[in-house]
Amino acid sequence: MRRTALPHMRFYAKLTLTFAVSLRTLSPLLPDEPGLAGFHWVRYVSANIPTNVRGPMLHPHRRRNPLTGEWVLISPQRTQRPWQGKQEALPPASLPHHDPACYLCPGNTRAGGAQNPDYSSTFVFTNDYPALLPDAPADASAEEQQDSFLLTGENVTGTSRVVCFSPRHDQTFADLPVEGIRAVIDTWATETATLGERYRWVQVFENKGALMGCSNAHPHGQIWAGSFLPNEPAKEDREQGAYLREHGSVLLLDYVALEAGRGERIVAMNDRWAALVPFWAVWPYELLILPRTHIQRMPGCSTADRDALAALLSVVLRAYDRVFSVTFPYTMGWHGAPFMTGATDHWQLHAHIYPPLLRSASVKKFMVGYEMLAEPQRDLTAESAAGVLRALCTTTDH
Ligand code: H2U
Ligand code: ZN
Repeated sequence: MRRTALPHMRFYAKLTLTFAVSLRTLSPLLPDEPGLAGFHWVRYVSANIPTNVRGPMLHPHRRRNPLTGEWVLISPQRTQRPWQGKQEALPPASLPHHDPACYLCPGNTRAGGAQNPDYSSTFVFTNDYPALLPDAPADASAEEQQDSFLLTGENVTGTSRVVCFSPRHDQTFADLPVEGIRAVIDTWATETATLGERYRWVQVFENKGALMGCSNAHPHGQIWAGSFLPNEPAKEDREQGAYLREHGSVLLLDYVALEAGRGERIVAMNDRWAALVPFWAVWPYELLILPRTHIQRMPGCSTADRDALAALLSVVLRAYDRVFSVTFPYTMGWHGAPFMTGATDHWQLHAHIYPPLLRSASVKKFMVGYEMLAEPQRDLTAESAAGVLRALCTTTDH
């Protein structure tokens, strides 16, 4: 951040002050937030603004994601721009408890011909159309690899599992009672431990909603396990490792302590877990779910950790559904230490939740243009999004 401190900052401060005053009178999405203490050049700008105008940064800036080393461009001054985005049809409001045509409901036959048991809690099966296969031919592409550095490939093995969260076709993960969410956490942990005996990376995730490409309303997630470390966890492995070497502490443990102290990006918290909009969030209402003690992987969560996590997830996922009065689409997934590798002390278990909705039940954020070609960009600040979600965690109306 220091490198961005410009000599003409005073000019920007005056400019943003004028803009801030007009924007604040217009926008319900910019709550009265504390300034971003600790964010170097912002403090400098704030010092030039009268004390009655405290607020988030209202000028373009970048923030760095310490987990990946990547940057995001923030343009808070655009929150009020006119929008003529696509209006999409909403999903149907009511679903049956059991759908005879659903391939995930208890007792039904799946596309591949297998029959689901009459399950009463969670149910896991190997995907009938898996992206990864346990017995890929060894070295099939070795010949192609020899010729050129420009044509590098590698063979991989793995498996894909489908996790039905509950027998009820009509209840989303957020709708489940806390005990239902707790049962899913146990299933995630068991599957992770089992698959970790054979595969290096176990990716637990849920794609929720048609907007995210989910093909079935029945509450379910997936687990893909593979012999390789994929791109995203590879970045996190590198950055968390470098942080431990440089600071002698765990990156995400330091981060959760910092955010718990500040409060401005915290959405919900209990004594074991925090849900927060990360400083470097890309998606409008992105969340990071963090344990407040050092836990490397889901199976390492104690009974009390799992209870507390279920309670926290229930609160924040229900808050999501209140943002636009619609069942909130998202991709949620867990990152924990890789298996079958060297020391993993630098790893801290965490979940990312990436929801696409931006300004209504049907208007989503697109990652296109500048974002595909240069870097991600957002308008709404992480602090504003956290304020909105925090307020919705304490209301009870649905
Ligand atoms: P999504 O709706 O999130 O795509 O997940 C559904 C998964 O279920 C999908 O990966 C699998 C699809 O391959 N599936 C089966 O394994 N068996 C079936 O009978 C249908 C769908
Ligand atoms: Zn179903």
